Amino acid sequence: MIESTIGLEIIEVVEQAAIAAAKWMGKGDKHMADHAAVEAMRARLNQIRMRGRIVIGEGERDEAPMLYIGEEVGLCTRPDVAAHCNPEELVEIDIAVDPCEGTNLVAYGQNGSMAVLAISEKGGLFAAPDIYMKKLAAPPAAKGHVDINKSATENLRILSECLGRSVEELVVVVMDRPRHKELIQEIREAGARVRLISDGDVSAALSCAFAGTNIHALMGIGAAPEGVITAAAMRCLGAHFQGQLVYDPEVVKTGLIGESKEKNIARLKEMGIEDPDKVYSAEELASGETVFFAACGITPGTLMEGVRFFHGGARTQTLVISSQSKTARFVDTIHLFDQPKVIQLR
Ligand code: VTB
Repeated sequence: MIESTIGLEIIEVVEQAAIAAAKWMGKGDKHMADHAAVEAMRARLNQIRMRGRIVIGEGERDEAPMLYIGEEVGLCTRPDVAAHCNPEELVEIDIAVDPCEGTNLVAYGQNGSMAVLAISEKGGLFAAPDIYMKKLAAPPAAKGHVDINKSATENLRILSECLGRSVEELVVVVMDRPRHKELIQEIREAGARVRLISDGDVSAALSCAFAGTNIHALMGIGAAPEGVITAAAMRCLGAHFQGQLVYDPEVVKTGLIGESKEKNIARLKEMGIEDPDKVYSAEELASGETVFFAACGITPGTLMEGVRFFHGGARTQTLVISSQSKTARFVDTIHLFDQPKVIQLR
């Protein structure tokens, strides 16, 4: 069982990453925004009394100097471990991070970016390969009724029944990509309305779990690692989430996902994924007994405010979800950086 204190500490982890990234908001440099978030997240993770392992991170070790897959983080991973941790009480946990989800959104000052992570006990999170994933997210009332194997038209009909509203009253978020041309057309023809986003499908999926957001589904193909982080939240919130790996470059149309379908299938086999077409539920992607999730807005979003700086500090808003305490909290924090003569909190 993961200590609940870790559940509280991860709030600061995402807050620090969000503040660091927000300093790069609107500067047109997505790499610096990401770099700043990664550094801040890693520094704060390393202060936590735990033995943590990054299972979803910035990539393989050779391409990512920090928060790479397999990197160990936390006080109890230090060589002088005995000085910091009691070996008998060692908490071993797996961590999935996306320090700057929606780097372009930050770089261009657009809505919907956040610093996000999910944690669970060892083995509790699916170590997704760095390829794409077809996703379907929907509100709790539609959980288990909609199905990624069904057409968008059919799912919209089911959604309309589950939510007690007409198809015309539904809003579906889809990422604006050439690969979604037919999907967008189908949704429109079925009568529903489409909200096209340039990036940030984690935030869009989360919005489906909450009534009042006017977002009723997320459909389409995004990145697989973020699918696992999304699943962690959706599982705790009782909302619908399914993911299916997409390994065919022809289907994705954009992005780097290897040379060919065949090579990707071989790579998946090497990773122990025997059935590359398997449809994963939220419970399979985040299967741990205890799951924590935290997301702090970098730029404003549907659920959280973005980071707001004032003279001498900043204010952040974070969504923290715990399967242990069965809570979803919105944590509003004022951070004081230094002590100017006059401080006006806001
Ligand atoms: C991003 C990002 C999403 O998927 O676009 C990415 O904005 C992959 O898609 O939030 P492209 O390669 O086509 O840009 C996400 O990271 C998450 O799934």
